[in-house]
Amino acid sequence: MKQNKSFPEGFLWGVSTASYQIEGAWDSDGKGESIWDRFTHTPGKIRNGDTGDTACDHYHRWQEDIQIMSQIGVKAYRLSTSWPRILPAGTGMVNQKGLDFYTRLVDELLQKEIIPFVTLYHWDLPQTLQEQGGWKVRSTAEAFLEYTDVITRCLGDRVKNWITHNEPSVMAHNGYHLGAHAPGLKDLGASLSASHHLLLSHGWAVPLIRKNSPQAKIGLSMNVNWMAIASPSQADHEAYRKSSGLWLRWYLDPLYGRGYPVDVIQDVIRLGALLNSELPFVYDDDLSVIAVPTDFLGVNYYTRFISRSTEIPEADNLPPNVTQSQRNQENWTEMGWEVYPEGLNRVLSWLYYEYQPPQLYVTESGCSYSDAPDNDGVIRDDRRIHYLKQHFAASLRAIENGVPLGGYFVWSLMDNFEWDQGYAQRFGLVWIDYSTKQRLLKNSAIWYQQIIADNSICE
Ligand code: IFM
Repeated sequence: MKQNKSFPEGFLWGVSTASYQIEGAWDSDGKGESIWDRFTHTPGKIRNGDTGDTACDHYHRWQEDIQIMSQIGVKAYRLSTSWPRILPAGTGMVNQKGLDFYTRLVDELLQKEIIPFVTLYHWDLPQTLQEQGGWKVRSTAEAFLEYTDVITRCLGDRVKNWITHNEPSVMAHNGYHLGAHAPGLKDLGASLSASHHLLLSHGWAVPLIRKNSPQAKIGLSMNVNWMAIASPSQADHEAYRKSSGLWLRWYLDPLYGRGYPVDVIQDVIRLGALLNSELPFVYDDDLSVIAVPTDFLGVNYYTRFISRSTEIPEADNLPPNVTQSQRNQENWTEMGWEVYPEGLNRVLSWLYYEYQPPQLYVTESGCSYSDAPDNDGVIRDDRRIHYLKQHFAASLRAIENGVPLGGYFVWSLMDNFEWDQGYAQRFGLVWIDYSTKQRLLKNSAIWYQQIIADNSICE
């Protein structure tokens, strides 16, 4: 028999987006060039040659987008600010028009009683800083502090939830190691120093945000998918140790005061990316800076990966030792990611019991399906409803396990620019007609509206 299962009172039902993926207006009103502008303008980097030049044109249609959020009834909205819109050259001159844009946005959200969660860095680094070495160099972490100061002094009285970085592991690996994302490097050593400077900038930023935004809650969002082990063999266990070490423990251990994992350092020495266990980019005190206490951990969850001993990557976007489950079209999203809801419960429970963050949020979770308007204009994206329902239920199981989960932000409010996949993937609750920029609520958005109103799911 079906049962109604309630979420805790005050559970924050939200939606999530990121600046480069929705804003467009890539060179308007004084905005500087970002690494993603440069990357997408380089032929051959993005599927179908797509760029974020106009994206969803959110820069001009933000009022309509907030109206849509209000109609769905979301309690919170996770957005990111574009660093080159605010500091076009990364440091120095502040672009008032950029600050004004985010000020108007935040004021309108508050007016509509939608709580803004602002991510400071969701991958759109100013290109000028890339030319000085990007995240490979320490000065970029210093520049991040200047940017953080500008934006939190401007919005800190109204924004009370800040996320320093989105998925530093994906930024460092896809951008510096696998080359699939901007700036497109293929250098494991570079990705390690990039990861350190991302974490260091987080550690420096937290006390500054606390100063500029009293009573703010601060966290960082990590991409944590469930990592299973292909078989009981020692080789597959070893593959798990290596892949989860490099993608998860390398970030979470220093963030929670354990320093960089020694076994991963040995792995990267063996791969030739470090000479010895002296990490040249780590200075005295850096590790205590990185371990600064935060208020929550953001979790971006999509799928399950399988650790299997394969030294040669199975696909361009997969590192060695990581594979995916057997292809079963019915259970896969169009990203080629398995739908594996129980992994979300496991990930949340593992993170909480292993690292003890005071609170967790699912800061992203969602699925890509391209269901389009039928002849009657209705978008019947039943598979998205199914995905979300199962993942909401998994979140509830985690809460029942004692995990202090404060909210769930669906990725994404609307279809948008999916990085190397361009516009070929559609994650939105809201359909975008990219030729007219018209917005249309999918059935999943209408379904989500009811979930939010009831604060419960029926299973
Ligand atoms: O679109 C991305 C987002 O920018 C970061 N997390 C994963 C999403 C889906 O791939």
